[in-house]
Amino acid sequence: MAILEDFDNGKVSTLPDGRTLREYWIVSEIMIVEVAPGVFYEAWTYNGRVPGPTIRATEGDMLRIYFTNATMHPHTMHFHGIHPGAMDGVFEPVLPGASFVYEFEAAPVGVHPYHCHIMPLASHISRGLYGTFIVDPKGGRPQVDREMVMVMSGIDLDFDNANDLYAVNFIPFYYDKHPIQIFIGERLRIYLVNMLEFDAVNSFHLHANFFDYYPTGTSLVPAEYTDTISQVQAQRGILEFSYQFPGKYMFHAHKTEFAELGWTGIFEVREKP
Ligand SMILES: [Cu+2]
Repeated sequence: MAILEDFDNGKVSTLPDGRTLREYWIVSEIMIVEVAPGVFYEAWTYNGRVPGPTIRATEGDMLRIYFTNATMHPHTMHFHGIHPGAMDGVFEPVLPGASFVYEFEAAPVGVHPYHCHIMPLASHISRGLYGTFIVDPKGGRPQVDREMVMVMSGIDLDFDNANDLYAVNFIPFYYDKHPIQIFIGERLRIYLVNMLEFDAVNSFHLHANFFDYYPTGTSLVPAEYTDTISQVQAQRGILEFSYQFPGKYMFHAHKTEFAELGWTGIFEVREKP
């Protein structure tokens, strides 16, 4: 639940040229996660969580990410965005026990994924090495009441390159068993990222409501007003909506198999006290 609204703005300081510098410390580490009652999975994580920290900055900020690999396999951090090739996290494997500093400017505005880029890529990603990178426009996006991050993914329990479970924010059925509590009229903004491995397409459907959709979040003008969107791996976007009526409302992949295997959640909407 904490991952939903946890944004890491980094350690903020000002560079001699007046620009903002944001520094982040990320460690890749192994973590055993109970993904279903009694079912334990060895996840590969950034900072002991899947998805990794939601790294947030404003367009034009300088980012410095101190990455240390505390696992037994080489890893990297490959950010989507615009930056020099040497900072792309592809050709410089960070060996077990080693460190690397990624330094680049936050661009472009939007919501982007980051993930490990070591081969075999499918296993490094599906094990849990991915997260969200938000670049806010200067001056920010229009004010909303709450912002949330949802990263869609799967879990391949038996390592046969097929998913056995599906989820948002890694734990199947979590928001179904623990509905997200919101109020009538509250404007929500969801940063939605698809990091699903092994299946070609994922989707998000909101019940009894419609949302404004901003693909990749690069524009402040919504591209669509809908209740269902699809994303291939690494596709992402921003959803904005509010509920008019009290009640329990499902959100889930509009792919029955994914929903039945864990990718489903509930918004519980109440009158504001
Ligand atoms: Cu890796």
